Amino acid sequence: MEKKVRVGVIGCGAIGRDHIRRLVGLVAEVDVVAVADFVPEAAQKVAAQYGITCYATGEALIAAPEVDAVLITSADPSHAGYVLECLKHQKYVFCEKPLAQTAADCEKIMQAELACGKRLVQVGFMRRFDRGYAAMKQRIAEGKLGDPLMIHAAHRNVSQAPGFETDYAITRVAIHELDISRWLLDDEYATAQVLPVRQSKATRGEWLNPQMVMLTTQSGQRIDIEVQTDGAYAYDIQCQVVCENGIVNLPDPAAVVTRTGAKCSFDILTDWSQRFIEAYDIEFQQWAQAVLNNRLTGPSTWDGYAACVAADAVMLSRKTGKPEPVNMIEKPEMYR
Ligand code: ISE
Repeated sequence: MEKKVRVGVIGCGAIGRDHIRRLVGLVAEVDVVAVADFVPEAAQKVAAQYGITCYATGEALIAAPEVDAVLITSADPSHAGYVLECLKHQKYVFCEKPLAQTAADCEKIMQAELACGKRLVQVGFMRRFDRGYAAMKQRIAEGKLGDPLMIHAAHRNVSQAPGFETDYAITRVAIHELDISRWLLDDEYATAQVLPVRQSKATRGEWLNPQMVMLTTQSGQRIDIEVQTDGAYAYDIQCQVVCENGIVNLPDPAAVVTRTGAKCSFDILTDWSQRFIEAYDIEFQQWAQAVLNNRLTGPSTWDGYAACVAADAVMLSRKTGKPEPVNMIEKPEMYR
C-alpha cells in the first residue's frame, strides 16, 4: 500500500458527502479517489466537485485497483452486500452503522472476515470517539466509583425524514446506545425488552414514539434507554452510569454559557452530525492511521453483530410483550 490510503466512497447522500469533506479536509493519511452511488447523478456531482473517478456501481469501485479501502455510506439495506464484496477483494472497509439488517448477515460477514485471517472491517459507531464518552469509560476504569450497576440513557431527536418507521428507532437511532452501553460496561447483553409508554402527539401515530428500551447484561446490570425520535426540544443525548460509589454523567459538548436576567443557559444542538462532529473527525483520523499500520482497533464486526443481535431482540420483544434473550454465538478469537 502507498503512504496514503486511497479511499473509494459508496454513497453520496448527506452523510457520505460530509465524510468526504472530512476525509479531504482533515485526514492527511487519506486520498479520496473514487465515488459511486445508486443514483448516478449524485456520484457524478461529487466526482466533478473533487475531480475524482465516478464508478457506475459499488462493485466496480470495490474492484478498482486504485482503491485500497472502501467507505460505505449507502442506504442501510445495501451495507452487508458491499462489506462482503470488499472482503472478497480482501480490502479494508469502513461501514456506517448498522453493519447489516440482520444478525444472520453480520455472521456471514464475520465468517468472511475470519477467512481473510485479519480484521478488515470497522463499523461507524462514532460515539466511542466522543471525548465525553471516552472520559466516562476512563473514569469507570479508574475504579474509585466501584462496579457499574446501571445506565440511564436518553436519545432525543427533533424530527425524522418522511418514511420513518417504528423499527428504525431501534436499528438507526437506539443502535448507538446498544453499542455504547456494552462498551461502557464492558459486558454483553442477556435480555432486551421494549416497554409500552404513552405516545407523543408529535408523531401523529405514524410510528411508535417514544419507546422505552430495557436491557440486562450478563453480570446483571440494567440499562434503560428513552428513545424519542420526533418532537423533542433538541438533539439531546444523555447518559448516566450509576456505580457502587457514585455516578458518572455524559457532559454536554463544549458550549458557551450565558448568564443574564437571573438565568444561566447554553444552547443545545439540533443536528446529530454537529453534535458528534469531533467524534467523527477523530474516528476517521484513527481509522486511516490504523489502516496504514495494517492493524484495525476501532469498532469491529463483532461489535456490529452484538448491536444487531440486541436490536433484533428488542424488536421481537415489541411483538411478544416480554423480555427476549440476546443470544450470541461464541466470540471468535480474532475479536477478543
Ligand atoms: C440518525 O438517523 C443517525 O444516523 C444518527 O447517528 C443518530 O444519532 C440520530 O439520532 C438519527 O436520527
